Amino acid sequence: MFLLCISSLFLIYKCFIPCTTVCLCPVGGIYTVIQTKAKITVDEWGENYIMMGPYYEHNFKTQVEKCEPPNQAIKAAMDSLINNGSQVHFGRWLIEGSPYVILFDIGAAAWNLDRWKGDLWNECSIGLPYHDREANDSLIFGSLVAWFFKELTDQLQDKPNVIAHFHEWQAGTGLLLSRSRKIPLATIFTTHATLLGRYLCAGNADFYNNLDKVRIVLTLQPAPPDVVTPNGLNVRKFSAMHEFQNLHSMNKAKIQEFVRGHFYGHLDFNLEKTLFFFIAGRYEFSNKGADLFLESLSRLNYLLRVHKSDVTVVVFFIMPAKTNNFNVESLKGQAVRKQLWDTTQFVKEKFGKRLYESLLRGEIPDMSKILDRDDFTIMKRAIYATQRHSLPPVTTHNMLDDSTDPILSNIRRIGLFNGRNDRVKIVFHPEFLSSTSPLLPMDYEEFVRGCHLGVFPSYYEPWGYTPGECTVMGIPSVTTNLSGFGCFMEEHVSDPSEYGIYIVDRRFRSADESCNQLTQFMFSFCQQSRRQRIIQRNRTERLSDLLDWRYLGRFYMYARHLALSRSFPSKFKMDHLNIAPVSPANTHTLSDGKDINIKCKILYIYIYIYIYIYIYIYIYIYIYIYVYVYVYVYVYMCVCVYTLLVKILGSERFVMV
Ligand code: G6P
Ligand code: 1S3
Repeated sequence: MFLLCISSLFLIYKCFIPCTTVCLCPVGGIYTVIQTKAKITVDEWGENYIMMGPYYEHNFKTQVEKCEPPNQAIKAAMDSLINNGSQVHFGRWLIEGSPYVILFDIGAAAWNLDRWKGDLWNECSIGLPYHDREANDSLIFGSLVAWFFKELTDQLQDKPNVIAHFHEWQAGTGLLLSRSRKIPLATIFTTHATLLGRYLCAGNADFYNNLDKVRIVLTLQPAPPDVVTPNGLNVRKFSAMHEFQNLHSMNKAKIQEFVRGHFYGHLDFNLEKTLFFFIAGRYEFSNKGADLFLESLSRLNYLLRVHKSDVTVVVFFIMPAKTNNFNVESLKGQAVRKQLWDTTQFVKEKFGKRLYESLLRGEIPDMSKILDRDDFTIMKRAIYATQRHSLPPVTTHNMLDDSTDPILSNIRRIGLFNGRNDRVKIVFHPEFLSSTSPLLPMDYEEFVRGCHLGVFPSYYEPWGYTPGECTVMGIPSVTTNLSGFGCFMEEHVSDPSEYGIYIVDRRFRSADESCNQLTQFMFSFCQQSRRQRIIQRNRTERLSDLLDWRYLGRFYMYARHLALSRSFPSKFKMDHLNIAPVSPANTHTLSDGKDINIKCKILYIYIYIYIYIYIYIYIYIYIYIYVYVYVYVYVYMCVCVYTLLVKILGSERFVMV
């Protein structure tokens, strides 16, 4: 049945990268692309869209609903692999859109490794290092995928055609092998970042200003990309505009609770005038701009102090590093806070009960006597427990590489140790967030919503999801003109800072100038009133349509049609497909957020005109038929009467009359 769909439909296969950490990482960019795009792709392709990836038993049990393949050709291809000693699983991935997934067990096929290494060398002249686990796994995965495609296309015999979309280098061997074996597929390869870029940028080189001097020696001829596909998100709109503001408020309260515990004994700052900034992502210190951020924070601290600002900024670094669990001081902080809370509840209960009894007796109690000595003792003990002889810790965990860790080393250098006089406080949480954490029990989305500003001053960032995620949640953020997201916003929004997107110029300014610019952005942000922040959040949230897959998905559509037209030119022609990626600049004009999607409006106007014309023609035809019938009946009746009269009176007499 599946193969009998309309002829323009074809299967689309896509691989997600064989790396559990990325698949499970709550702020992993590549995972976000794959996961959020599923919904619109399923909407477009239905059951013909299938994702492929490595099998991990735990993930399969918790995230996938096992089922039979809906199509005989897929089943036959899977069976062929299974009958030859591999393990392949099929199911529905339980995410929005519920796409089908085919998962290959890498461990169960590892016995083929040496043979497949030989194949890769013979077919593509690529050798793999002996002990490189990641490369070995990607070869096994790629070989299984190519094998599967061979079996599948043999079954399908070109009907329907198959598009295989590979993501990131870990899936790349499947593409190389499919191509070298001339498997009839239309193929697409998306790279989300390059290892070379990461390493070169992480070094000391002034990468972008020396880009033209970098000589890349490749065995393959480098080619420019055919399509640049901006990353989108599944934008969830609340029916009430203020809902996301309420969420900010609720989640901010949770962060405030954490801060109360973490800074116990040093809470001499007003939490109502405390702003929460954060940076989150893969721990690539300079690529993600943590170096620039720290330096700017030290300058911000200075500015807030000299201006005697009453604003305090608590900055969170959420970047996973090697640790062995939470540190005692952080856990103690939360325990002390909890104890204070319990004491408060206890005294409040007692106070309330005595007040109530007193009022029942018709007396106003003597407030100085309503609490007895024991109550005061309990309260004093609780207050003494909040005394500490050390500063609130900078990090929440025991770091394994404490002395060499780049964030900690830089904090030592700039001296931001959470001192009483510091207006900028630091909390380094070297682990991804989780709602089950005993310290900060929030998931990433809740945390972002509760913060005031996300700061992502990246140096190497092909796209950068983190500021985009802030945007769709209505939280302002800082990005740079070296990130794909920053460039996209610069290109499509006339004044991004008006909408809470601050773009640091790291391309044309020196490091010191960029640092000052970032400091200035943050300082101005601190000078805003609450009302201004609320208005800015509303404006930020309005940008979210621009980042919706419903709009950005067209770039992927274009890539697929391009691949088809190149692989099967006799069947698919590019010029017949009017889906060339239109620059969002043509379709989105942001004038104070009033006009987000002009193209959509034009479509509506066309629909209206069409309906009007249709109704008009309909009425016209109706009147025409009505008049026609009326005239016809009238003439017919006249003729009948005339004939009758002629018969009765005779023609001459009638003429005389
Ligand atoms: C949201 C809530 C308001 C709250 C405000 C705090 O807008 O709806 O009730 O006062 O957040 O904003 P702030 O920027 O101070 O966290
Ligand atoms: C990459 O993940 P990263 O954080 O290592 O892919 C992301 C998704 O395309 C992209 O947003 C990011 O810039 C890349 O760096």
